[in-house]
Amino acid sequence: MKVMMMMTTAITTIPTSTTSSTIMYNSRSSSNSAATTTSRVMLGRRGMMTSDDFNSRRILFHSSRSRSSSSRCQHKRKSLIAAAASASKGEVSLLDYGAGNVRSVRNAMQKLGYTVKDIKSPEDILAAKKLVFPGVGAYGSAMDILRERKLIEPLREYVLDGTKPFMGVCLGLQLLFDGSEESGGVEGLGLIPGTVTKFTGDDLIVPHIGWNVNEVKRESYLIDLQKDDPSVSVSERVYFVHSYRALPNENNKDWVLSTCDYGSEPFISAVQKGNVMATQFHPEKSGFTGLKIFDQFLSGGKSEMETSSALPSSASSDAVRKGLAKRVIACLDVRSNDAGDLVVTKGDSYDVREKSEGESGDVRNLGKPVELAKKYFDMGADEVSFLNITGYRDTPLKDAPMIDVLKLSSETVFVPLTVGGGIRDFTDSNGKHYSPLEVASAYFASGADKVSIGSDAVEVAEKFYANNEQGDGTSSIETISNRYGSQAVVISIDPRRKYETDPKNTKNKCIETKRKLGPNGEKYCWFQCTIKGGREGRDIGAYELAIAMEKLGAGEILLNCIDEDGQGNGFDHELVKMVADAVKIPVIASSGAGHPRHFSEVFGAVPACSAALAAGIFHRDEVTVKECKEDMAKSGLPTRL
Ligand code: 1PR
Repeated sequence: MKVMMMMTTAITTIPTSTTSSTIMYNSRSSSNSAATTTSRVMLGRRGMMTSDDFNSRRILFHSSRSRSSSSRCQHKRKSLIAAAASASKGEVSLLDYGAGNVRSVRNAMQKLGYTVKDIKSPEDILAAKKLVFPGVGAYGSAMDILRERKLIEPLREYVLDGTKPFMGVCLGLQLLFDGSEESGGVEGLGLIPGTVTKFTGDDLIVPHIGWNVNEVKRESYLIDLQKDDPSVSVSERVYFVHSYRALPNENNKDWVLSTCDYGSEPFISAVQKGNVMATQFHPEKSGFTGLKIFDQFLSGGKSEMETSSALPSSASSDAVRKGLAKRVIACLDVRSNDAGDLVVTKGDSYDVREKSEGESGDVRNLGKPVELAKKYFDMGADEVSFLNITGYRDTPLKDAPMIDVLKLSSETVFVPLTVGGGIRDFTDSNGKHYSPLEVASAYFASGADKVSIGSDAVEVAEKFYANNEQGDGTSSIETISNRYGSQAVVISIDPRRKYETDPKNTKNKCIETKRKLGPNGEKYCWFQCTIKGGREGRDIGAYELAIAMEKLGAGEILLNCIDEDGQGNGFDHELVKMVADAVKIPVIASSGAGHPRHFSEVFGAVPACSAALAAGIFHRDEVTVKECKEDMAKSGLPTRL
């Protein structure tokens, strides 16, 4: 049963320099709690609030922050707010060489109360008191940029000196090594012995995306252990996203702080020698656990943040506590309603309009994107996705509401953010051309960690098959993954069932369905890809699309299902199995979640499925993320509790 909700909200004005007391709302909402809490805090009409409205935004967020649900979160939040509210705790220099999303690292340090200074010249590195180096992009291009900007020698000098704090993140750890086989074999900074190599392992899903634990090798203030069993040297879960890794060996053992188990052998997940430290995982995307790691680094081990508590008894088994967790993702379908306000909406089989006596009404309004994203972060979602569902109509860069949504969300949401909608070639009525890479770059610079590509992926795959299963190097998938890495490219597939009496009637891969027969009793079906939010079906199946996308360099599949969207009957296991078994990149099951057990069921039925996503049940407050994860823990599935 869907909760029908109507909410109209209008902002009278938001002048650029306003404070919260000058903001006027006219709000009328139903009694639904999501609507009630969200009606007071909103991004505004499209384009009314710009990224310059910094003061008003801060005040808006502080007002929402006080509405917390769990006491554990409240405690954590209090420490953060106290840190942010106090005067700057000091300066930290940030080496942002402009190759991807480092906004979240910057936001994390600011949230913790530090002033961030950008490195602009080689001299700035040597003058830095504390240096953070969040490597992003591919190994080769990172080294090229460092070389061009003459930063290699100062960086080496700073680290070799070893007296001032240094923190590398992800590629910022890998670059400390001798070199990498990524980008065809490239030399690194040569500070830690060893070469970075690609993950190996039979049937291994690569990239390694998600929340995993560290096996901590020695005492350090940097990484907290799981609290319920101090005899075990396993850390709390942190967020990883990478395809290459460094391995421990005799020559680098004095650097190795922790390893993580994934693939054929454990890899180095953190290094530390005195004041020099680096993590393969992303503290800025690891929730409060990650913020604590930054806080420890910045304060020299004096952080007072409390992040972990004893795990519930359901998490007692190693299967639940260790290994790569199955992710639970909250998804926000975003569009403008008829009044021009940007809202989170939710469809039934992609129809997002309210229904009254068969008539189509307003766009269903379930709240405001920025506030809901924060709510799901607080609830323990492992990732948050935004889909600009009408993005296909125009270029998202023309009137860029999602850019502001990302900038604002990345100030308060410290888990990965994905954004999709409208990522493709576009020429506007004035003849201005927008490339997909341009759109994606704007999203990454605004705080997105991944972009998801829907309609364009279908057209790219059609060309791929027409061209003897070859890409031409110019597609959105190829250009974005070449620049930002495959882990940054998610393919959002919008399939619907197409029934056949005989599988030979289609060139696309068919299954014999046990889930639901066709309208005329047909027992065969394939999963037809659509574009433009399900409006147009194409002669290519989800199976064929996923295979083409993996070959072209995509890093993950978001597998929706139009038939099950909003139905609450559980995920379509037949579809998920077909696609997850076809590729070796992570697959996210989407559409149909109606109960916590649906998550355990899809992971149980399809072990190769890496994550599951839901929208409606979270927006309508019917199910919490925690309930889904507790059900998974009871079923013995690895999860981040
Ligand atoms: O084609 O690259 O411009 O991207 C547009 C994106 O917008 C695509 O990712 C497409 O999936 C999405 N989209 C377009 N129209 C709609 C719609 O609903 N009318 N939403 C739409 C897709 C599907 C899920 C949904 C799950 C879970 N939404 O993301 O959140 O089905 O829902 P549930 O848990 O309530 O069942 P492009």
